[in-house]
Amino acid sequence: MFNIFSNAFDNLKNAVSKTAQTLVGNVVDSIKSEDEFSDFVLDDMEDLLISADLGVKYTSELVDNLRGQNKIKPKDVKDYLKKSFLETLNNAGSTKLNLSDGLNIFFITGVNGVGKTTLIGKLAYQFKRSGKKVLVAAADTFRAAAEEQLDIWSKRAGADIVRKDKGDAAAVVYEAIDKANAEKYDILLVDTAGRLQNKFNLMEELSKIKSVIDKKAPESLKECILVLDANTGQNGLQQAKIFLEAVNLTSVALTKLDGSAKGAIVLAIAKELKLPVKLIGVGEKMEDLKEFIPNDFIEALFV
Ligand SMILES: Nc1nc2c(ncn2[C@@H]2O[C@H](COP(=O)(O)OP(=O)(O)OP(=O)(O)O)[C@@H](O)[C@H]2O)c(=O)[nH]1
Ligand SMILES: [Mg+2]
Repeated sequence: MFNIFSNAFDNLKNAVSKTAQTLVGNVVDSIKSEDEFSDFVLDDMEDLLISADLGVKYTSELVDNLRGQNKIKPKDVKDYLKKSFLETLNNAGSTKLNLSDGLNIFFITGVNGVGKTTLIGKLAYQFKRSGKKVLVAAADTFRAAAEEQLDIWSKRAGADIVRKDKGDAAAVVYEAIDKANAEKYDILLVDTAGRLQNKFNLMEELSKIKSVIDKKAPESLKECILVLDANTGQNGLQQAKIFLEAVNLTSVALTKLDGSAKGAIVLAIAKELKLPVKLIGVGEKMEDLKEFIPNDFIEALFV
């Protein structure tokens, strides 16, 4: 097993501070001095949780549990939320990246601009730092300059790249798998396009690339990661549903958590899709990637 992400989690608290305020602070502040969970108090709580992007379904469940019971009081709301949130994250599956000896392929998907290429650069850097042989495949052959951008990231990280200017995305991946196997790479990170002419074309291309991997190296495909921008909030949930239909996602990487007030989407994804968030992006620099650890995330939210 690889031991990446040995860097400490110092700025996690900073990264989630806005989410902590909208999701926890506002709720606690508005109801802590109430005596009972009256309908009025519960309505207030419901509005606040929905506006924090927790989602209607999850919010209703949390609020309905408090209706007509007399064990939990409004002053206990912080503990109640903390316990429920942690349980939700733990129920969504392991948040550890799936890695083993031999070649590990990570297939990176997501709509345009969410941070796929940046994530690959950051991952390549972390894996290189832990002494692994890393190859990246430039399978975003749609956007002009996409391959160049990945090239810059891979050089910075010290990884190798397979690119074919304006070639076919599936062919790039085909060649990358051959190279990875022949030259005994530990890690192959596949970058993909976020936008094609339309949603149908994008999903078609992703399933085509996926089927190349499934045919050539099925046992090496360790993670199918959906990259979501934390700022898109509930919209991210809709995106996840579309990608889930096209490829078998194994996990989510949530980027741009730094400064976002909508980090509650982590919980909505865990609850509704049972898909674990495994990575979080907390800035634009190469080091700004963290492994998602539910306990740390919850502790940072509930300081
Ligand atoms: N603040 C912040 N910015 C980020 C993070 N991750 C990515 N970005 C920025 O988001 C922008 C888009 O990133 P890309 O990696 O190019 O996104 P992409 O998904 O590859 O985009 P397409 O290739 O167009 O589909 C860049 O300006 C990145 O610097 C993050 O964790 N935090
Ligand atoms: Mg890109």
